Amino acid sequence: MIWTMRWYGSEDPVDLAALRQVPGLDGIVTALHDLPAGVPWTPEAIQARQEALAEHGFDWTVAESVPVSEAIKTDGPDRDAHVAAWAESVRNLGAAGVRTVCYNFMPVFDWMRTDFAMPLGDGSNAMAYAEADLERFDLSQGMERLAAWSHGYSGEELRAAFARYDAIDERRLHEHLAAFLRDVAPVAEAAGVRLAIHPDDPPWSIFGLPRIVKDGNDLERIVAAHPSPAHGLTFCTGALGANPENDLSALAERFADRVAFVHARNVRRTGPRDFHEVAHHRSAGDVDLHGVVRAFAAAGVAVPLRPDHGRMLWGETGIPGYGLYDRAIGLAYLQGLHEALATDGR
Ligand code: DNO
Repeated sequence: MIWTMRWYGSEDPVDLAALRQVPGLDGIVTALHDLPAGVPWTPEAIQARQEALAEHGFDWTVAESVPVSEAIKTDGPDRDAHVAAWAESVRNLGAAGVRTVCYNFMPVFDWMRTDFAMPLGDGSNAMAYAEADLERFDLSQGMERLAAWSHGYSGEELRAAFARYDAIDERRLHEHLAAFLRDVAPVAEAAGVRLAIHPDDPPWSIFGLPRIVKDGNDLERIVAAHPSPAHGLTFCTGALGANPENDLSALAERFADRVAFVHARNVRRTGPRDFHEVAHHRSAGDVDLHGVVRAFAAAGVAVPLRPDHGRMLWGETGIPGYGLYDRAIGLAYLQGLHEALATDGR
């Protein structure tokens, strides 16, 4: 495995000097968060970010995320220009040596939570999702920028964003993804970049919007949508693991050769569509990270892995899910599991 941690750039309260103290770290996952979807990442901007990382001896291992615009997802008027910009970003990242690009195809919103600091009873807190709370959201009031999203929405913006999906069901959204892959997978392949689509989080429809990256059947359909080896998956154990029907170690085994990036996170499921995030350790939640690491170790998967959302511990504040302590503890746990399980040591 290639052990990584995410860094949100200069706005991130966890700085690179702190990440430097984390043992066994091979590189950093980051993005040019100021650039909106549809705008290409230039070689200069990429190089500036690489220089900031290099000051602390880090490589930029994964670009997460190069955002896919709503025009691409809905096949809107700017679609072709935005695909061209996305492809240019991939080409520029590849030329700079950033070989993995994470993205998602979730309509309107990226990941969704209903509570960003749920007390866990021991002084720590974590993010939570409760379907009943989601149903109480009044979308006409808009949505404040949720932690780690690029922006919030006014009520009017949300109404317009949802209207674009009136005629888009899962089948059509998948066709838009397949068309996108037809355009960008060859570019990625030529650039020496692996694309890694992130599952929907949570892995079910929210607010009636279509979602197409939820389970094994969806992953199968997506993998089949393009033959390029540059077309890969982000295996996010927390996103997929919120659905009890997703057997994660079986999915890890089944898709091992298509996995280009791993997000390792644990959740405690409290209802059919309710969960909260917990420590990575197996005692804390319902995700079998041990089984997932075992499946990847057995298959010789050696891709970037980062510990995903942790709890906020020991009074730390900052970006929910992205405190330093629990992610560092989680990483050490995963490294230990992997060292014990990987016979070839990779
Ligand atoms: C949440 C993250 C997601 C992820 C994107 C990938 O913390 O895992 O925001 O970066 O969905 O495109």
